[in-house]
Amino acid sequence: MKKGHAVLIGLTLGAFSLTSMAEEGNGPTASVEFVDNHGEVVGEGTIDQGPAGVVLNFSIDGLDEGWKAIHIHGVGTCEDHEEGFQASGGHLNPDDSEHGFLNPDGPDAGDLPNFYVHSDGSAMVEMFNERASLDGSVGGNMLDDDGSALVIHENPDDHMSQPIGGAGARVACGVVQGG
Ligand SMILES: [Cu+2]
Ligand SMILES: [Zn+2]
Repeated sequence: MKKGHAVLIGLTLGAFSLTSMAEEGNGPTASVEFVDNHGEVVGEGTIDQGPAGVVLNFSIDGLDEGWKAIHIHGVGTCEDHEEGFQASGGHLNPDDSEHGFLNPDGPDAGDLPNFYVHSDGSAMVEMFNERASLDGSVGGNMLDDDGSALVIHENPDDHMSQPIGGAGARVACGVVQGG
């Protein structure tokens, strides 16, 4: 009996760490698995939709240290890892806005803050985006016909330059998978 109890606790803790800090809401959810330019898995994440946008939670393990840009790109494919994930297209941008939080004509729907990868290659990140959703009810629809992908760049976003804030090469990519 005692042993069974311990196993149950272990399973509960395991499930918690696999999901995220976010409480389960009523809106749609999605998940992401990031791969690098070699096709190796370097992270995972969840996306939870609320009434005003989406909460993104992700963890990274295996990227180079430093500030990184991350964006929602408009096509849900990450298969071309050796070619630098160009197939994921530009930013999710149904309004044809300019790129950048600091741009007077921005931001586009796919813009997100930068995050920092530690010297051990890891990062734990939570972000909120009020210009995107998983069902089209708020801003850009991440799960439209061609889907979307979260793309991490080698450098940080300057939140101004076109088209992607001077963030450089695409070093990791995760297809947004509904359900
Ligand atoms: Cu990008
Ligand atoms: Zn952008």
